[in-house]
Amino acid sequence: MMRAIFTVAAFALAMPASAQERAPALNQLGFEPGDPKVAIVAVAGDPIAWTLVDAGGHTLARGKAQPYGDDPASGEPVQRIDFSGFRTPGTGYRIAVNGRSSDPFEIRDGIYAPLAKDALAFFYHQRAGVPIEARFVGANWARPAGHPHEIAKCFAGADQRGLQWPGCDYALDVTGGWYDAGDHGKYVVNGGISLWTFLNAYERRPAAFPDGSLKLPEAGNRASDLLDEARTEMEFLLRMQVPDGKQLSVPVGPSKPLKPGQARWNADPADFATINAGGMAHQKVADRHWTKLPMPPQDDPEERLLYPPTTAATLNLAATAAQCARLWRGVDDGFAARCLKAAQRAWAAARRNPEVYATNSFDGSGGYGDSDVSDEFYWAAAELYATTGEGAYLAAVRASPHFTTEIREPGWPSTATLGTITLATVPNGLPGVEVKRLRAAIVAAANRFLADEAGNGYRIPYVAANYPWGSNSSLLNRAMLLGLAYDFTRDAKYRAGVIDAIDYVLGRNPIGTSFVSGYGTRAMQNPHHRFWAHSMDSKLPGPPPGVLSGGPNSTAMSDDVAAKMKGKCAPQKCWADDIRAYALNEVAINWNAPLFWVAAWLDSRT
Ligand code: 9MR
Ligand code: 9MR
Repeated sequence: MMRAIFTVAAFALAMPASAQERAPALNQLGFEPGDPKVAIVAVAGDPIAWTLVDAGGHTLARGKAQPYGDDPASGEPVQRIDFSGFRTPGTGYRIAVNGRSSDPFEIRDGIYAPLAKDALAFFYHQRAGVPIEARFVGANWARPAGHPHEIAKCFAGADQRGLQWPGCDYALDVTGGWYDAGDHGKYVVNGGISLWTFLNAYERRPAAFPDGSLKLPEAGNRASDLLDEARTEMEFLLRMQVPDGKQLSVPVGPSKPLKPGQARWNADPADFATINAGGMAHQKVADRHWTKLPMPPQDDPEERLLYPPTTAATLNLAATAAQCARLWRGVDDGFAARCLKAAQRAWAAARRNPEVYATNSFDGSGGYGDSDVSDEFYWAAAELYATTGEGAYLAAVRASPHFTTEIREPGWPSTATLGTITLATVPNGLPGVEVKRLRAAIVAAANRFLADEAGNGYRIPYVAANYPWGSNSSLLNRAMLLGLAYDFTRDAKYRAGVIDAIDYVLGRNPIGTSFVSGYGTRAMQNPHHRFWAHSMDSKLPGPPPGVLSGGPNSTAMSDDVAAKMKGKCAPQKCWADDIRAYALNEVAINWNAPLFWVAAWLDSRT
């Protein structure tokens, strides 16, 4: 067989010692033939020679790497190996440098299709209230329903700060939805961005996951499987809405001025006042106390409680229910109408109670506290406007500073970009020039992300002096914006940026590990998860394929494993594949959602 050698270069004579230590890191899944292909090797000095070898050890291509120099993100000098010119489909390829071979990889079209499906299947695994059935997930991952009849009352009494909560005179049936992460909390704030990401993927390509394409109990209902999974969460969010006419006593207004040394997230809340809470959404339903690991959801011994409504949760409901109202129209008109009513009620309730913030003061669940909800107001107004075309929502959009400010990657506390994406992509009443301006703002953000690739050795579209909790999701949310920039411009450089992001997540990183379970020779295995806790109890399974670790975190190294690494790791190396490491290696719905979005985007070459 003829084999083309597309680059010929002399081998370097010198062999720096560090090159002996680590093999080149690359996307352990592989590449589509036409995509850029890059490996990174941690080695100082002059350009180092590399070869591309096949499974039989034959050299198919060779070249010299490009030295990047010292890389602050990984804490090492690195060189970049570009073998994009090699396009021949095949399996078992490796990149070798000084006798050290990378993990094997594949080159073929459609390489991201299984990842998109598995990243989506994660959400079925996370379903609360229903059994996870062996016929869909296999016996290994099947489990009985967790919290199957979740009729929850409001938290009452003293919280961890000593604040006294009066509670409420009702209970809500909040069965269902997705567990947030490795814990069993169900949070409206984080549910919102996760659900939005799903529905946005559907809105971009409604035919991509037709009925029967996934293994779901809803197969055969003739609705998109993506919509079916999304509906699980939408129905739950609707259940979290406070009945009309309910008066509740909650802290109202901005938090008190910070005391010396007090962190912003820990600020003392405002004084309690009584509000008309009808139409608001409770922040979360969760355990009264943290449960230990492992803890399959059906064994959870804790009392489940509703935690006080917040403006942020209410606007998450308004935004996603507005999406629901336009996307289920024609699929299930009754459901669409129910969503629209809920969205309008939530919007009105948030306007009435614009400053009700989470207090981050309860045991047993995460805070998801956010003291700036101007972005949530903008997001909800944008979704409601796209759905209804009504002037009041347009006025709120126009009045918001988020309509014109620079775009950044979204996250659960910063949701403005979600509204802008909707206004820039969903047909709506905005004048064409304004839609163009919003698209240009997304492209400008994508350009900044591409410029960031020069600022780190592994060439990812992300630069930060410190990596935040869930950094992999920050990167993937940037990749989503790069994908949209490609959609708007068809410029290949944006697809290349998306590839740079997914390559990092799937192994092109200084740890040489794929952060997605089941994807790669050395993939994450021990997430912080109460059911996928094999390393603590051999009778329990590890993670199913397609689950994303939060990733390196050099800012809030609060768990025992992270605490020991603190101050000793470069940002990209502050990570461990350890079930105890909840600040580094938890999984979460708002992290798997952009993994899904990006994998589905990569699989939709148009
Ligand atoms: O297991 C919890 C994880 O899901 C959360 O993300 C994390 C941060 O809120 O907290 C974890 O729970 C720990 C708690 O915060 C402190 N005590 C030990 C808990 C279990 O590891
Ligand atoms: O993703 C959240 C991150 O931005 C916060 O810094 C962190 C600490 O408050 O909490 C993360 O969210 C966790 C949530 O509070 C509880 N479920 C697991 C989430 C992921 O770790």
